Amino acid sequence: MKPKIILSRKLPDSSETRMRELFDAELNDDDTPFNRDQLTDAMRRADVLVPTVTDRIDADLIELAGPQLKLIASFGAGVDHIDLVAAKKKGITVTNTPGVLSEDTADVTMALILSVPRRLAEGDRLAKSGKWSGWSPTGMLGHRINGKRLGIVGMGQIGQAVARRARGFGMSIHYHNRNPVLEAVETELEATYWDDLSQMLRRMDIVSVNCPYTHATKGLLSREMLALLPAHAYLVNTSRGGIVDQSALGEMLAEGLLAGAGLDVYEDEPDIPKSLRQLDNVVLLPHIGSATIEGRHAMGDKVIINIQTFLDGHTPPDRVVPAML
Ligand code: 8YV
Repeated sequence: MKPKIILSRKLPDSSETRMRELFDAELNDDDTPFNRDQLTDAMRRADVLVPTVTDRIDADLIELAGPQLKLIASFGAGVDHIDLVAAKKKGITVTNTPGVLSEDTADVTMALILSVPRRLAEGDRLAKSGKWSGWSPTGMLGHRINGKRLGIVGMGQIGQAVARRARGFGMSIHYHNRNPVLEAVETELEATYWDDLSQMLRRMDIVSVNCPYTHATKGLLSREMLALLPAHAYLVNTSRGGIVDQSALGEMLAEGLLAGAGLDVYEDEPDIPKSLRQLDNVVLLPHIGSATIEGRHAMGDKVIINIQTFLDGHTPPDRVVPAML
């Protein structure tokens, strides 16, 4: 008997086909996100659940899981949608798909770092509106990227990939992290470490949020922290919406206390507050940081390797629980 694997969303065809070859895989062809009842049903029947960021797997749901559920092999790098402590308590292993989406997410981060100060989305809207009256010396002026200070909050794989790109655009790299990165990395990036986030924020031109969403980073960029940013600063977030106080951000942008923001993630996706949507100095993306065909295939491959390794009785390469708790 092949193990029962339930996929909560539609994955790339190649990943799904391979999963059907290897496992008794139940697919979600129409890709409608599971509601709570469907998720509960899946947790009661599956040997392995393959969820995504759109599934909230909290402690109550984990409590309802059947005894056969031994692995949650999440399709994605972030694991904030899963209650890891509850999973560990119940003896369920959790894996994710890190690494393969770092470069893609860094590309989108860099695109936002360029788009907001240089007003690219505004320019696109003007060009397409048919109302552009032609070049003028003072038309659509933005701010220069070269020579600016970039403060990266979270210097993991994605943060470092952003830093590498930003170096190419002539920015100086600053970062806040739980610990400094390896000296060789700091030297390569000519990066300055700030153990005190508030001190760093006061001095940055652009801040990019690239840390994982955990208890420690939830609301990290609170109203008080955001207020430390200079009024000419820009904020970019491609990590998780809940790291930034979204309403405070909207208010500060509207009041001119911040120059602009580029966001790919939101507190309560897919809801994007009108207070943000109506602002011109904001570029909003629909959580597409890792949305490349190549990346999705690599994520699918990782999920399969994690499942197969686990079923073979070995430690899956991307084990988050119990390893990291
Ligand atoms: C993924 C992400 O597309 O991997 C992550 O943590 O935020 C996204 O870029 C998504 O999580 C897929 O589940």
